[in-house]
Amino acid sequence: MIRNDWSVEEIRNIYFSPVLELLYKAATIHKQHHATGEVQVCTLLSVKTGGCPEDCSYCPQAARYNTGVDAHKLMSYEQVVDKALEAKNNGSTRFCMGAAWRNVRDNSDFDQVIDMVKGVNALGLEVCCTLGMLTEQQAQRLKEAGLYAYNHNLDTSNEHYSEIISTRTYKDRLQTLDNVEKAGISVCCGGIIGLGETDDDRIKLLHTLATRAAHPESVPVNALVPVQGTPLANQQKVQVWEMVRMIATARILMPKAMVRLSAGRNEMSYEQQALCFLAGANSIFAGEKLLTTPNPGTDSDKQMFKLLGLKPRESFKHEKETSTCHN
Ligand code: SAM
Ligand code: DTB
Ligand code: SF4
Repeated sequence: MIRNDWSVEEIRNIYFSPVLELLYKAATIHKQHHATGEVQVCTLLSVKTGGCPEDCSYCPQAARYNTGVDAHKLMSYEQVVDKALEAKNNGSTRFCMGAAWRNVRDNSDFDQVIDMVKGVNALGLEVCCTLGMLTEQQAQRLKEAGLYAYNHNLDTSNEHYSEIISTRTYKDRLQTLDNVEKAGISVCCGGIIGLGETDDDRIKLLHTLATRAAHPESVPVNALVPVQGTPLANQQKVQVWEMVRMIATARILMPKAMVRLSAGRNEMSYEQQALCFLAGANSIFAGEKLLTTPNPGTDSDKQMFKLLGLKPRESFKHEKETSTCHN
């Protein structure tokens, strides 16, 4: 049963249950709703890197921090479509294009992103974008170009948000999520742990996600990648048990969502990642780089899939298309 009426107290009880009990419950729910041997492989590409005006204290792309990430222009259509093809050939079924923008503006860069969405869509990949805040009209344009999903994270709890970002509000974020939903685009929304938040902040973030009228179709769980030059460079490393609690609780609350084991995998062993898959994670970002930080390479992930007997999952888009063919 899918519920949207979880109370914070119920979530707290799940989150704090003994790890083995939590894992068992999450794995059981995962098996009821998904093929447990399958993990979706997604590729990220930073199409517009650095120079961002926002002050997200975790982010290497914020212009105000000296992180060694330079500001670049938007990549060309050809470069992006080449990268998407390479990702497809490496087994990815979803391709996510990221831009270090505060929000989308109606200019020629946006026109170019619209073309990229069309080009990547034509390759048969699920196209996702993460471009910052969007209006309803901009979301509609992306939808018409063939955008499948939009990533827009809430990152942490409403209460902790202003400690992390001062240049926009939680409400701004929620507004974009509504605009995306209204345009009929699949919502990808999650958070980061390791920002100095409390367990209660994590629980409240999960509460916000799991009590939306429609759960996000995809929930990325990121561990902070601490980057020199950002205000959060010296944060304590996230422990695997924290990732496990977060992933398992997300899985139990939002049984049908794809729960994505996102940033942080470069610091995790195969055994630790296996625990996250057992907890209900069923998607990863593949390729040597996330947006600007390192990620395990394709060969290492292929080896992990072989060791764990995992198969890359077909795209939902493909599933939808084939089921339409049969009807
Ligand atoms: N500018 C757009 C935005 O903020 O929505 C899109 C790109 S932004 C880099 C996408 C997401 O990456 C952020 O919402 C955040 O959750 C995640 N992220 C950024 N830096 C990170 C870091 N150092 N560690 C983990 N996740 C990070
Ligand atoms: C998400 O939740 N994590 C990805 C994706 N959505 C866009 C981004 C992680 C970025 C990590 C820092 C970097 O590589 O710059
Ligand atoms: Fe800009 Fe996005 Fe980084 Fe924030 S997370 S500084 S909005 S690129």
